[in-house]
Amino acid sequence: MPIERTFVMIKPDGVARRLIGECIRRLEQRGLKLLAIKIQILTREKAEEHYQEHKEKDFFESLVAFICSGPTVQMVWEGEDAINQVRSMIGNTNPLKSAPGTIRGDFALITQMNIVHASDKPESAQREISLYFTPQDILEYKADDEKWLTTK
Ligand code: 3AN
Repeated sequence: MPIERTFVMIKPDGVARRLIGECIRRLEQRGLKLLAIKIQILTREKAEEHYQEHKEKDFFESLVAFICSGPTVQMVWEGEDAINQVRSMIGNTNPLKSAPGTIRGDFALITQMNIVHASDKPESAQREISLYFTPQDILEYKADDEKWLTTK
């Protein structure tokens, strides 16, 4: 499987409910490597750009208002098949359909307030990473345990 980078954002509900550490713990424990991290309150412009694919949806306004309502955490994670693996670890968009053991399945009940966002495909990962981070923000380093976590 390819070594990939994916973008993960802890949403205002995740930050307010003090789940930053829990989300990071799960990704770290799985063997993914954290390359970049930020905490910020998103501007409306940034939120609209992030969710541009949902512009025509009836929930767009409410989604943008929610995502700008408090601090959010942006991260870049790297690892084997990272995009799909992180998606499966966060669970279904609707937390009522998320399996127990996933972040949404363990901590959420409402589709809009579903704790965390993660890129769904390589093009989204690339777009979302560059929306929040410059190449200088992303740290490239070798971790001591990598020989157990990658075939490369
Ligand atoms: P995901 O976050 O699982 O990739 P998307 O990209 O379909 O899901 O939706 C982006 C965000 O929009 C979701 N995380 C959720 O907060 C919100 N959202 C999606 N569908 C709905 C909906 N039917 N009603 C309200 N909010 C929604």
